Amino acid sequence: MPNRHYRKLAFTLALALIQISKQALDWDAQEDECSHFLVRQEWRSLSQAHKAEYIAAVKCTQSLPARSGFEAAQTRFDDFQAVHINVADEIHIVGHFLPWHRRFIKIHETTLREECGYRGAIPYWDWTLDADSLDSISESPIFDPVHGFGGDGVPGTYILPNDPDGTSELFPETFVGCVQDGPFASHKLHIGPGKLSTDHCLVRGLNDTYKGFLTSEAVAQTMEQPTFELFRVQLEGGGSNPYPAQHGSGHLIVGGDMGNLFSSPGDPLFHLHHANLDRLWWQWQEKDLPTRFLDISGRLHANSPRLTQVTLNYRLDFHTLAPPMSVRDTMDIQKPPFCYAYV
Ligand SMILES: *[C@@H]1O[C@H](CO)[C@@H](O)[C@H](O)[C@H]1NC(C)=O
Ligand SMILES: [Cu+2]
Repeated sequence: MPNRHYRKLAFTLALALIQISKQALDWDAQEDECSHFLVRQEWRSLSQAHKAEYIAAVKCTQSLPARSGFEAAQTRFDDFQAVHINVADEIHIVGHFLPWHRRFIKIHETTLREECGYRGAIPYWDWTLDADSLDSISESPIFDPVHGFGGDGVPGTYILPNDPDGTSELFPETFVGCVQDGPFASHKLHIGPGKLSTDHCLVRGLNDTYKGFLTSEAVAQTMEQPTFELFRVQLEGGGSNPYPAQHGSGHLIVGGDMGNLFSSPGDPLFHLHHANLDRLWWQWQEKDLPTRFLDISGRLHANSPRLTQVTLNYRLDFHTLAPPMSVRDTMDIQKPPFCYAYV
């Protein structure tokens, strides 16, 4: 009898120990696991109230003081533009283009939530829904003056300044005019166009020419690419791809600051476009996991004479916006600090 008692006690003790060690394990694992996930949705699937909340949060960043330390940046919103301009030459047409922008828009999402009380995830803009349609891009709900980001620039309302050193890649035909409807009609940008720092309106020049590169057929071709390098080039353009590709086309179909390599985060649509590119990258990664958690390649510098390849250890620079992060730590959106999903 005492023997049986003893065994029962030992069993109970063992169970308790298992519980405790499991808890200890969970505790250790906490930093590596997401406690909850944000669900990123397509803009037009948000409720009107949710859309309004997102736009209010973006406007909130435009009213908070800058923290990046860049002289031209006056607001929190400007900070993102300033940092992007500062590193633009190092983060485009390179292997780490997607990792850098994944982290950049995540910092934006966190800023909206922590500094502006936004409760949701950042939305994305699936432009295939517009490009597959026969309607002009200006008919897209994303450009709605009431439930969207306002529409096209009005011709004759904006004069493009001179670019004294000619390095800002300002294409005059894309800077059509000021956006004069919607929530950003009276917003003043302090940075841009290009690398310049000027006070100006939100400039656009919607251009249907780029619809052809943004169709679901074009995206399907991108998704079929067998290697990361082919996928990235097909999505971003550059390299052997002579077409503007989906990245460039999403920028240029909007035009104005959005169409500029440097000052593009001056248009709030920047984050929705890049969230969509990030979604496509994630969908491509998901086709072969866990292999594609480690799949990175491509040149390290756009103009590097030797085609040095980027590795998982490469450290991405976010200046004063956030600490540097290795490419490796950007590969899985189901891990902190990312913790989001796409629907
Ligand atoms: C649209 O883009 C094309 C290609 O860059 C350009 O040739 C054309 O001038 C643009 N059209 C308008 C109306 O801006
Ligand atoms: Cu960019």
